[in-house]
Amino acid sequence: MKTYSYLLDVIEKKGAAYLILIDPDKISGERLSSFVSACEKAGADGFLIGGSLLMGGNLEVAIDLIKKSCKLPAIIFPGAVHQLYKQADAVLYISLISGRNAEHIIGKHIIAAPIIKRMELEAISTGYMLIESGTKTTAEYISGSLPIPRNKPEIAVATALAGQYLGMKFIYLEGGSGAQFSVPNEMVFAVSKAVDIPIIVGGGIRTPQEAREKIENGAKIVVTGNFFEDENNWNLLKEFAEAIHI
Ligand code: 1GP
Repeated sequence: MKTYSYLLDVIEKKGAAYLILIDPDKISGERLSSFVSACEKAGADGFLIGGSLLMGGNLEVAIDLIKKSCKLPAIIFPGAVHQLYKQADAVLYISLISGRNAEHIIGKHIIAAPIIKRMELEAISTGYMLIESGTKTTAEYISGSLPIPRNKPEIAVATALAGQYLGMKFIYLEGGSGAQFSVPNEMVFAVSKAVDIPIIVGGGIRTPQEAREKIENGAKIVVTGNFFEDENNWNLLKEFAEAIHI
């Protein structure tokens, strides 16, 4: 089954899907291998791999290791055109529709398209929206774009609708990795009420309760990253998965 259909299937069967973001700069080798097995055992539904800025971590090695250590899909979450790899199950083909920087809306995509075609990667068109989250995030700084103000759900609704009408398959409401505050529940609610495509929410989610609130407000996929970089938190993986699956 292709990854997009797999995710829709998970959403239908479990009410929502739980994806875990792997930053190859932060985890590798044995530790990565045990982490992904623990995620699979706890009930996670897949992995996003990538980041706005990769310093030294190797995306290809991380994906190979994930594929070797578990059966869950490895989906590239590209911060740049060079973050593409044939062995991945899919790539979130993200267009930064909350920004006004053409390079991140369509420019990089043109460079990446022939590479994706050659690699025969499944591209999942995703409207990516940065939401103000307290402090400046790496995604915001690197993309050089203004996030949508937290108290302006109507801007988020109009932007997400535009993404849907442009034919995108998912809308990703992103607080940014390590965000001080996650995307406001009111905004998740307003956007998921307005659009028909599944909403992904990530950035700054640090408790199962917070993850659950996003689901209760209409999110269909929740992403966590930073929180599990601390091995002491791994025992909470199951609690997160259970909070997300209805
Ligand atoms: C970032 O939404 C993801 O793109 C995850 O964010 O690392 O803050 O959980 P965190």
